[in-house]
Amino acid sequence: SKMTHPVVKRGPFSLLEPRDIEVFQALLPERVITDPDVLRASCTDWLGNCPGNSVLMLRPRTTKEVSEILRYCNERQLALTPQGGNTGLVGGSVPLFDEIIVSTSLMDEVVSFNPLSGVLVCQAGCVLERLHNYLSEHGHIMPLDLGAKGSCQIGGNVSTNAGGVRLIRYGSLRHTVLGVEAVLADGTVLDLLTTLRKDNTGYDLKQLFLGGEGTLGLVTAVALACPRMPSSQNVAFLGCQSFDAVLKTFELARHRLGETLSAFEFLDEVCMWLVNTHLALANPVTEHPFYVLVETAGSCGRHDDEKMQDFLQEAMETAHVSAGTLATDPSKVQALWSVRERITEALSRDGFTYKYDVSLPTEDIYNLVVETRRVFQGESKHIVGYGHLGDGNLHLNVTVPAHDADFKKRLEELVYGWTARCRGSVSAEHGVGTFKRHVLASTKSPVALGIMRGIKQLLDPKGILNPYKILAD
Ligand code: FAD
Ligand code: 2HG
Ligand code: ZN
Repeated sequence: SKMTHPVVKRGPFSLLEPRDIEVFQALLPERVITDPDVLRASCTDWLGNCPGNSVLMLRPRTTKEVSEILRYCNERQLALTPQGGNTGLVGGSVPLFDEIIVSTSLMDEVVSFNPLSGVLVCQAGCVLERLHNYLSEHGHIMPLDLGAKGSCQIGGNVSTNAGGVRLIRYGSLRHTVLGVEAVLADGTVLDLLTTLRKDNTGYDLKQLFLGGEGTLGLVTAVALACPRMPSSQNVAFLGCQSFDAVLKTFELARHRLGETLSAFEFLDEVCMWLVNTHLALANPVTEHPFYVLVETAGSCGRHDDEKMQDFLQEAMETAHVSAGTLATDPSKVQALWSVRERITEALSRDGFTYKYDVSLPTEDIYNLVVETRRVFQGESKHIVGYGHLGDGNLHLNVTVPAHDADFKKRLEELVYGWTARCRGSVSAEHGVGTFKRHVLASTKSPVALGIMRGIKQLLDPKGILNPYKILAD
C-alpha cells in the first residue's frame, strides 16, 4: 500500500469482532461485504492511494438502515468512512486504518421531482449523470456538472460541496441544495429535507453537511433546486497568446455574453500536450500558450447566437483571441468539453501527481504556475495550470516519476505559502480530506478552527465518523 500523506496514529476505536459482522448480517442480509477482492477497490482512492485496509463494507438501502448501523457503531465505538462514488481527490473517501466503509451506492432512488419549482428530492447514492438524464426528460438539468459525473454521487457532491464547471452560472451547492437529511453519529436522523427557497429561521444547519466530508453525519437524502434545461447552447474553444489575453477575454465574455455565460474554463499549453499525448484528443484549434472554453446557455437560440458572434468578433478584433472554433452540435460540443474535462485523467497517466486546488485573486492566478515552474521545472515531469477561471479557482498539478517526500514538502511550502499570502484558500472545491488537513491552519484562524472542533465534538463526541479527515489531531 502507498502512504504518501502524513501518517496518523489509529484512534481509540474498538477492533471489529465476528459478533459485529453477525449483527450487520442480520441487519443487511447479502449487503455485508467482506470479500477482500471487492474491498480493495473501495480501500483505494481515484488517485491510486491505498492508505488503509478495511475488512468490511456495508451497503444500506434506507435511512433507517443507516441509522441502525451508526447507532451500533457508536455504541461499540467502531469507526467508519462514508463512501459515495469514491472519486474524491483529497483522500477523504477511503479508510486510513480499519474503518468500516459505509457505501451509499444502493441508495439510488429519486424520491420526487416538482416541475414547477424544479425541486428534485433524491437519495444520496444517485449518480450525478443519472440525475442529469432523469431531469433532462423533464426539461431540467442539475445545477452542477463535473468530469467525474459518471461515477460521483450526489451525496458525495454535497459532502465535498463540489464546484465544477457550472458554478459560475448556477452558484455553489451551498445555495442550490435546499434540504438535507443526515444521520448523526449516534444514529439520530436529522431531517432538514425541506424544499423551501427561503427559510431564515436561525442557524442554517444543513450547511454543516455541505463540505462536511462525512465527519458530522452521513447524508442520506438531498433536495436540490434544478434549473430549466437551456434550449440553446454554444461552446467556443479559443486560443490566447498570453494569460493577460485570457483575462481580457474573460472580461469581454462577462460584458458581452451577460446572463447567457454558463462556463469559462482555461487550460495552458502543457495541459493540451498531455491530453494530445496520453488520450489522443486533438487540439481543436492551432497551438497557443493558453486555451479558453466559453459556454453559453440560454432560452433563445437566435439571441444567444448573436451574442456569441458579437463576443467572438470583438475578441478577435481586439486580438485577445487569435484562434477559435464554435460548436452547437452536441457531439462537437462534447468533443470540445472532453479536452477540458479529461485533463485530470491525462495527468494520472503522466506520472505521480501532486494536486493543488486553490482559490486566488483571478488577476494573478497564473503567476503561481509560473513561479512553481521557475523553482521546480528541473525536478518534475510537467507542471500545469488550468481550472475554473471565472471562479478564481486554479488547478495546479505537478507530475513526477515517483512520490518523493522531500520534494512534496518543498513544493507545498511554495504553493501554500503563496496561497496564504494572497488570503486564498488551500482547497477551493475538492475539500480537505486527508491530504490537506495539515495546511488548514495556514489560511484559517485558531478561532475558526476551534469552532470547527467544537461542532465536531457536539455532533460526534466519540469521533467515529470519518476520523483523521479535515481536522488535524
Ligand atoms: P466520494 O469520493 O465517495 O467521497 C468524498 C467525501 O465525501 C469523502 O470524505 C466521503 O467520506 C464523503 N461522503 C461521500 N458520500 C457521503 C455521504 N452520503 N454522507 C456523508 N459523507 C459522504 N470536484 C469538484 O469540486 N469539481 C470538479 O470539477 C471535479 N472534477 C473531477 C473530475 C475527475 C475526473 C475526478 C476523478 C474528480 C473530480 N472532482 C471534482 C472531485 C470529486 O469528483 C468530487 O469531489 C465529488 O463530489 C465526489 O463525489 P463521490 O460520490 O465520488 O464522493
Ligand atoms: C477539474 O476541474 C477537477 O477538472 C479536477 O476539479 C482538477 O485534477 C484536478 O486537479
Ligand atoms: Zn475543478
